[in-house]
Amino acid sequence: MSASSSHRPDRDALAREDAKDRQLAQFRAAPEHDALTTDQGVRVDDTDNALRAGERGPTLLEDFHNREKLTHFDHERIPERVVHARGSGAYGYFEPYASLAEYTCADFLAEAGRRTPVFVRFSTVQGPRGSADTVRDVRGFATKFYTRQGNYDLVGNNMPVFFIQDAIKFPDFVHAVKMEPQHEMPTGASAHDTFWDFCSLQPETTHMLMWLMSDRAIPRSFRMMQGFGVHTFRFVTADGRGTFVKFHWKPVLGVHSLVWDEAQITAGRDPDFNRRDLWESIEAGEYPEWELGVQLVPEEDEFSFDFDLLDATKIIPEEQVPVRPVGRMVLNRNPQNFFAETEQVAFHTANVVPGIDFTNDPLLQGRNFSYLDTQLIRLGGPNFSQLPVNRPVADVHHNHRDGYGQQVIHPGTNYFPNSLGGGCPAHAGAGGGAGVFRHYAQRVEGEKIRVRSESFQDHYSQAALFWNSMADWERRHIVEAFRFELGKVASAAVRERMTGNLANVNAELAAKVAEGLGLPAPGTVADVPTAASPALSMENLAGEGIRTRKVAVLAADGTDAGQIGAVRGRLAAEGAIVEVLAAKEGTVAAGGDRVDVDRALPTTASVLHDAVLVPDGAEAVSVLAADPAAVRFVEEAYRHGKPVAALGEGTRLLTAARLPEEVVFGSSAPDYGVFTANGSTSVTDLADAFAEALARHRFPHRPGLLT
Ligand code: HDD
Repeated sequence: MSASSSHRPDRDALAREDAKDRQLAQFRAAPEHDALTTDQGVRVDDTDNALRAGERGPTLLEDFHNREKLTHFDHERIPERVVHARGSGAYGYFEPYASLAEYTCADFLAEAGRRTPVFVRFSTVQGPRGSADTVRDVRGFATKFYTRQGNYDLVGNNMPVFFIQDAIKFPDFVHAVKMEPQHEMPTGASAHDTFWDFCSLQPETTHMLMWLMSDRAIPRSFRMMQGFGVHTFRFVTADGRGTFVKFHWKPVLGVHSLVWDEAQITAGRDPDFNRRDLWESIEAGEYPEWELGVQLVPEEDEFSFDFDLLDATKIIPEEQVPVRPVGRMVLNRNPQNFFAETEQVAFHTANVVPGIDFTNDPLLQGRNFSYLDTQLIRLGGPNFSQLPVNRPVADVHHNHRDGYGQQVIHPGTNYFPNSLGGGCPAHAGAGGGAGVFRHYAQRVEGEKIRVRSESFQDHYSQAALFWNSMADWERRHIVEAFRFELGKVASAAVRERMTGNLANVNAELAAKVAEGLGLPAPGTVADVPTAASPALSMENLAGEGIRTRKVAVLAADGTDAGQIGAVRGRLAAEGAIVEVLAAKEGTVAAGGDRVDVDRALPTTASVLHDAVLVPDGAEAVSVLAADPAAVRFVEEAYRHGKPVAALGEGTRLLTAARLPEEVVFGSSAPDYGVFTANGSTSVTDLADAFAEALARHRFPHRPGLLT
């Protein structure tokens, strides 16, 4: 987002308003003018040459600076997260629209407009820390709210369901999806035997597989994906009344995805594609924003659904329980040190505050054990809550002591009850109890048994609901994704079993996947559900506007500068980013003028842009049409369904790029998102139509698409 660095926000001003940032400031160390020292603060005047015996002699052990420097370096790495290792985060705030006191005593939801600082980390699940961003995978969407009553973590994903119902299956699932143990392949992909073997034998994965095979698994941007708390949680009021709640994050920019061919190319062209997008948008002052919504279900309605609210492989269809918008979250500050903040942030589903409680969802119950446990190994001991990014802004008083990395000097007593320390810290309830966490008083009885409830046994109805709700192009992409993934599976038995399972979702889906794999269509299954939920289709979630969409303008000497100016003016006014690309950096000649080149073609690619425009200019277009990089740029943009426009002679580049003639010259070109203008069409009209197309994002009905 090079164009917008001029309106970079005043970070210090933002920080002053934010309790968490004020706290973080105490831990920042920026030695701008100070001399180099050892860890002990002793000044060093040479960090380039080790202490040695004679000019060409051996290095001496007594060189404490050399030893300290190498030792510290040797210990720089910590274990990566066992899942969600690859991620990126940012700070911001959450503010409610209105008080939710009717349902919850959570302080951060009590007052309209009162801001609570947050840190959000987005992630992929399967790949290691250095893997590419645009792989087919679930995206983590974890939010830490630094509330006045302590930290609340909403550790969700960009899909509203999960692969398994009981946390005891998590190690099996993760072993199956991760790189295979013998050769550690594939990186950042589920397209391999062990994953599909597991899924084909564990039909509760089916609903989540539908989401994973959909375009939701390849988001255009973290800023353009939904987030979900997944589980049914519980809101609790001050007087102990409970309400079931599901959390939804909805992006203001709409929900948008890549296409699979594009995602694969992007993984090479810019493996940091999503991470860079998040960072750059915040630096440019284009703050990512989501609306928080809740689905509320009164306790007495717990059994009024044809699925179990405690089953994390199920959604509550929005048509049944509408999502009620309750607040908004804005991310407005990048971290200043990736390791200190984004790597060391420690989320935990059991980090709840008064007013928010768990349900008996067996997946959630297991998570409540696993997250604390994982931080102990990952962050090296029990004091990770003292790391700056993890510290609550609420006061902390307890009798926990010692351990690796203890940062706090605790004078006085370390037990309860005590009289020698004045009885402190005392039970919070003694003073009236405001803001005390009290577990929801749920009545529980039962025998100790290892069973899966009968109410968890329907694994296909909602997978079918998802399929039934998709637009035709979304279905096409799902079929292609299954064909790709299962096509990479070597075991014929696994492929067959999996396509067989799909017959329980939809006969056409199963038949088409089977056909792509060269298998006979599986037998049909009776009574496959036909219900649909329009809220699930991305077609209905596009949002409005073109903010931060990246438009490439291809130029060479002789390009029409006036057209570039007009189009740039029109699109930039709505927040789009227009970049002029040419074979080399510098400028291109345009009449008597020169136009600045933003990027040289070899350093970028169509997959890093949302649309492409070719201005008029016979000489320029001849140069571009002879440049394979420019030709590929246009062809790829077209085949990935992106808006393409050409003015005057620019149309020649579209033909050089093998765009179907019936599209370029046909009357329905605009329906396919292709715009050409000659003398009779004004640049302004074309720019208007192009902007509208950009807001639609993709044209999935175009002939000749690569998906
Ligand atoms: Fe998990 C990380 C989301 C099930 C165990 N999980 C992790 C992160 C996210 C999720 C977003 C990354 C947090 C960060 O950015 O640091 N996980 C989910 C969702 C689930 C889910 C939405 C289902 C609804 N997870 C789940 C289960 C278990 C775990 C059932 C274990 C029983 N998850 C972990 C973990 C991780 C983790 C091993 C790895 C790193 C970490 O926790 O901090 O404990």
